[in-house]
Amino acid sequence: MSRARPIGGGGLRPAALQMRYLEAAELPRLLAGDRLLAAFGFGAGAPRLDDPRWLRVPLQPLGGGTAPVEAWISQAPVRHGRDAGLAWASDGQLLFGALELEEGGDGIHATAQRAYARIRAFLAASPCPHLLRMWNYLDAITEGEGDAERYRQFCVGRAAGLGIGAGDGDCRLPAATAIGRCDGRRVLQVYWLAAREPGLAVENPRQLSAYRYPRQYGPQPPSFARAMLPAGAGLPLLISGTAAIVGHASLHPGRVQAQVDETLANLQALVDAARVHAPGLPPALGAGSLLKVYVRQASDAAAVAERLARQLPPALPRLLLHAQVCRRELLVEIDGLHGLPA
Ligand code: 3EB
Repeated sequence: MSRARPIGGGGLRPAALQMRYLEAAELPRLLAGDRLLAAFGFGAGAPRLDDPRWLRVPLQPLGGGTAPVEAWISQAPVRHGRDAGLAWASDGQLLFGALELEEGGDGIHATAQRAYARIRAFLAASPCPHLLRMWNYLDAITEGEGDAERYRQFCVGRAAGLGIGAGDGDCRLPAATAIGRCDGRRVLQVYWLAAREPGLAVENPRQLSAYRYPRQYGPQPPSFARAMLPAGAGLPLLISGTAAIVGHASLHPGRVQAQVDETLANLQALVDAARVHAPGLPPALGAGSLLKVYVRQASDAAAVAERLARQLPPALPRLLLHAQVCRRELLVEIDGLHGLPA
């Protein structure tokens, strides 16, 4: 299958999106125009703007310098609005959405279930019903023991909200990230990219598919694909949160640089797997990629940055963020994009 397969449905043009980090000074121009699908600020210093295309991600940038803004820029005019607290923007081919729910007294399971049921209902009525990529940020992700751990309870609620049953396996799961915020606010933030056309899920041959994780990791295996190849050639490979997991086991406990190396090996394996379907993708991470690097301990930021600098081309944009990975022994997780148009 080539990436340039013709688009079906009612699409007038293939979906295409520029996705990049840019200087905050560029933001006003983008917000004033009609091509911005979404823009993200990071951490406590991010501006507060009342615009459905603008999202403050509650993770603090690490490593000094001025925090960039992430922008998703469409080639077609974008409409946007809010629907009972759910923010959306769409160019007709792609849809950005965001939902933030306070955890009431009923906990993360119920909050995740409510969030995902709401998103599912919204998408079912949308011209862009196919989830490609989701990001989930929740507080105290590894709090609680055994099956009561909040990440495991999040997984139960997410699957229930999505309407996934026990034996549903990989039925159209999006690529995803689920990671812990460090600011102590019990607010679940979910944002996503959906499309008019379904994407092609890609799994990693070095890792057991997360939706097949054995029982020891919780009552509900996590509902995500390792990566998603959108239809058409105008979007990059969307890579899920990836850590030093091989098979289903965490490797290199306590060794952050070894975890970075293992994670990069996983990312390379995903790129290799995606290139079977999209041979035009660059063979390695580089200038056409973009990474978000989630670091558990702020004190590890320099070691992580140093290891990345050693292993990756300097032209590869990367943003280090302070976040709690969902397994206690994992010190770093990386997600990103690969095959951005030059
Ligand atoms: C892992 O590979 C690490 O629950 O949505 C990565 C990406 C992880 C997404 C999710 C979890 C999720 O299992 C954790």
